[in-house]
Amino acid sequence: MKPQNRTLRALPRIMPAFFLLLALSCMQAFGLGSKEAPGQGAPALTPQRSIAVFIPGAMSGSPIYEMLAQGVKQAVAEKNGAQATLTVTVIEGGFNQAEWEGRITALAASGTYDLIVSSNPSLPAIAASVSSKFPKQRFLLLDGALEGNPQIYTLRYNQREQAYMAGHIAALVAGEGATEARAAVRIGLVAGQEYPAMNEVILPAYREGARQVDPQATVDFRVLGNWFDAGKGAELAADMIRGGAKVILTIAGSANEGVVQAAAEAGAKVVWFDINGYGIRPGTVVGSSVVYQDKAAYEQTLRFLEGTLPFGKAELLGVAEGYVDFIEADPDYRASVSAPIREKQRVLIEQIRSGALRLEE
Ligand code: RBF
Repeated sequence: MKPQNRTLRALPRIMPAFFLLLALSCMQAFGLGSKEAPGQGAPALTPQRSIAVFIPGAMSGSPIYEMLAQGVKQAVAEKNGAQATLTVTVIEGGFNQAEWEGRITALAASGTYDLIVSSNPSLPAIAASVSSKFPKQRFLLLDGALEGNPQIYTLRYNQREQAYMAGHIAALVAGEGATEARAAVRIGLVAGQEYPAMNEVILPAYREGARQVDPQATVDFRVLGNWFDAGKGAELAADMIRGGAKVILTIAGSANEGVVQAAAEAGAKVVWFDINGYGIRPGTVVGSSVVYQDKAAYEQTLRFLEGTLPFGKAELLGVAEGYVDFIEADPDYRASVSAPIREKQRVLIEQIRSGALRLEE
């Protein structure tokens, strides 16, 4: 008898087993299998806990997301110690924002994750929608705000402070060495896309910081339309520089590479956002206005694991609390920015730190 025939004849016998297996794996996929079944005679195992980190975009080129994953992993590693009862799964959601809610719904529907962690201002609304369908699913969201949903905790940064410090250094550097017949300072801002935090906080505060240096300062604001196209980033930056912008703040994910490249070629300067960027292009990057998202992700994940994360709350942290900062202690900053300008920037940072200058959101 040929092998296929033997298999065919055996089919009626193996079919029930096959369907049983299929049903079991479906139950597991949809979270119907009991992961933890206390009090049902099961041996008292340490409950396996699991965290999903949902990256709304891609990790590479977006340090705000790299810091997120790193902070969560660090907290879990620390809690785990020798035994690995906690697991972290990082999922990249990709750049199609229309797919994010479906992806997060699937994570919640799996029933696998005690906590879904993510970051950006569009996530709270998505999580709120998913939370109403999955009342046990909990969320830790950074860089966004939503108050009063008992399944969601949010933490955002004072981006008025962050962008104000960026505008201040940009205008100082742009205005340096200007001739007597002083033209108004012109600086630029490239954004991946428009969103409320950009239009209502970051852009106005960047302009406000620049106008503390020169009340006539103007900002050339350009929008890329995505968070990855470095070629288009370079094109926009080159055009801004031709239009007179001397320093550009770039908030465009992996497209930042194009902006810094175009600036270096044209002898213009760049201000970095979210992480210390001096080393990315020494001599071209003249400022770094940062958020300590790795620290925030680490601390809030620990709070969750210890059962003290206050779901329902929306927290705001800034310079005074140590989550927003401007990096001065870097040899590339000292090498590329003159001492008098660094002194003026130092005074500003000190004023914000001490509360003498209050930049409330
Ligand atoms: N910032 C990034 O660096 N990379 C991204 O891929 C990215 N995607 C975003 C998508 C949306 C829908 C929104 C509203 C913001 C996004 N941001 C991204 C901006 C991010 O939230 C933050 O404002 C900046 O990182 C500045 O801190």
